[in-house]
Amino acid sequence: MDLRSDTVTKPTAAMRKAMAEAEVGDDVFEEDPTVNLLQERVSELLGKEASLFVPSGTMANQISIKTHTLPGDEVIIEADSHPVVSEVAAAAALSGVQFRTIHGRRGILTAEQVADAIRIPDIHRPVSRLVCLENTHNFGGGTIYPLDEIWRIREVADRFGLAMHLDGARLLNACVATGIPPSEYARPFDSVSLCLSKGLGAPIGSMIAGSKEFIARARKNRKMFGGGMRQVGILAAAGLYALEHHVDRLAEDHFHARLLAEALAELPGIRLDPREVETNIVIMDISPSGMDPREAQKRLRELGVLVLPFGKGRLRAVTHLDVNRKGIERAIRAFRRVFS
Ligand code: TLP
Repeated sequence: MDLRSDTVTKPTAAMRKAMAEAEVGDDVFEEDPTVNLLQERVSELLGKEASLFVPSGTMANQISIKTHTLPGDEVIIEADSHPVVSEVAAAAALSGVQFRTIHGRRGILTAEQVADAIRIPDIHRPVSRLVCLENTHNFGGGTIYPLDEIWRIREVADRFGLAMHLDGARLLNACVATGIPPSEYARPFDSVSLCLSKGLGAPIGSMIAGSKEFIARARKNRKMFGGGMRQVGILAAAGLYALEHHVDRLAEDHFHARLLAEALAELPGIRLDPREVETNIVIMDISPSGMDPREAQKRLRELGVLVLPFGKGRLRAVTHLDVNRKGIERAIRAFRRVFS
């Protein structure tokens, strides 16, 4: 039972077949028909003029940050968001920008917090250039951004001339959970990233969507970052397959996460409010057990269940395509043995 991440999914037989049969061409020359089709589909899905296939969610965020900013600019971003915590300080190293980090409630910022973080024009201050949000928010526990709060943040951004980027690695989880169409969630943003290799089950790949002009500059930055790829229709085919067959089923992952959370909340060694589990990510506080997360990870592993230590006193379990009801029940039994 591998609950470490939804990145661990393996391509299904049908997805592999689609990959094997994909038409390909040189994508640096924009001649790969399968990549072009994927980019058209994603532009349409997100209601943007254009989109770009990139190797990873990290590269999608970093190309977007690079394309929006100049060295010395400031990016307003939640303190536990992926580019701050898990992208090896790439924005500082590759784009020369400074993060202005703000703590959100379970990863979610308010328009007032964003407004407070914007610098007044002053010779000493960095230029506030970009606001980055994350939906769903990974470290917040798979939290869903309220669309009305995003629009309030957009109003603030417009007032001060800032651009907005969405790390939508798991945007489709938010869409399936709320019924809000991806294009509606994407509308307030200048650029949106989307991962094909998380809950959607493709082996690799993320997308960036935005205006034609933005994507043309992002394409150039992708080349600069070494992400220009050749006959990658083989990989884009997996993404197309995933978008066609693996979106609606995300609801199952959410159901499984809720089942798991409800069972774990009963255990004396775990603190967890199952009502806070909105999508496929379950973050639990195991400090009442007195166990170190690494020790808990090891004991669960001995019972065949893989999870990740997720900060001080916390573990994360993520449901996905390769986890079924039986697997969840097995995981619950293992947690009971370790935490009762
Ligand atoms: N997240 C991974 C780890 O890096 C933590 C995971 O297992 O959840 N944005 C968000 C919100 C993400 O959760 C991730 C990956 C990324 C971007 C980066 O995607 P990749 O791993 O494709 O670079």
